[in-house]
Amino acid sequence: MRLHWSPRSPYVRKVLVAAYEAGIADRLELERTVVASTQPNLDLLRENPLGKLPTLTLPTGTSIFDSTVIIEYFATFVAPDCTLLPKDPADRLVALQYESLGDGLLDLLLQWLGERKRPRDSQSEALLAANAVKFAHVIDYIDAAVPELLARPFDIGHVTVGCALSYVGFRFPDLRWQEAHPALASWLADFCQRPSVLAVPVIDDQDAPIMPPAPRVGGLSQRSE
Ligand SMILES: N[C@@H](CCC(=O)N[C@@H](CS)C(=O)NCC(=O)O)C(=O)O
Repeated sequence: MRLHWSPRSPYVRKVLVAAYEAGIADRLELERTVVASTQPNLDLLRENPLGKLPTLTLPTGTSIFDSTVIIEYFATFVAPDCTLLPKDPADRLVALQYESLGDGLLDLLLQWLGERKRPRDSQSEALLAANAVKFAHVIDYIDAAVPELLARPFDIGHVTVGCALSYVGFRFPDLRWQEAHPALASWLADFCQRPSVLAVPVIDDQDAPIMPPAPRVGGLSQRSE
C-alpha cells in the first residue's frame, strides 16, 4: 500500500498513528506528496479528485481517501482484529463521534491557519473571531469528555482527538488552552507518549526521518511545500 504523505499533515498523522496502533505500519510505503489548497497537485488529482492528503493507493491500483475511509479499510480488510473501530454498534458510534469531533477541529484549525497567513489587511475579522469562539467551545467539550476518554479502550476517537489537539501546539502555540484545562492537558501529555504517536512526529522538515519501527519511505518528491 502506498500512502501519499507529508510530515506536516495532521490527517496523514492520524492515519499513520492508526496504522501503528493496528500493527500494520510496516506495510505502508510513503510517498512524499506536496499539496496546497491554492495550487492543485495534478499528479495527485488523477488518484484523488479532491487533491488531498492522505490518499492511499491499494495493491490493486485503486486509490482511496479520506483519512476516515483509509482507516475503515485498515480495520475491515487489513487488520480486522484491531480495536480502532469498535465492533459493538453503540461503542462504535461513540468512537466515530470523537473521530468526527477531532476531524472537525482539524478542519477549523486549517481554515484558521489559512486565514492567518493572508496579508493582515485582507484577513476577515469575523472569521478569525468565529474560529476563536468555536475553538474555545471544542476545547471545553473535549475537556468535559476526559473521564469518558479515559474510561474507554483506546480507539479511533482517541487517535483523532489527540492528533487534532497536538496540532494546536504545532501551529497555534499562542492558543494557551492548557492552563484552564489541566485534565485535558494531562490526557494529551499521555497521548503524546504513546509509541505510535512518538513514531510519527508532525514536523516541518520534509526530510526528517520517521522513527522505527517505520513505514518504508519511498519516492521522495523533489518538490517542496
Ligand atoms: N477530510 C480529509 C481532510 C484532508 C485534508 O484537508 N488534507 C489537507 C492536508 S493536511 C490537504 O490535502 N489540503 C490540500 C487542499 O485542500 O487542497 C481527511 O480526513 O483526510
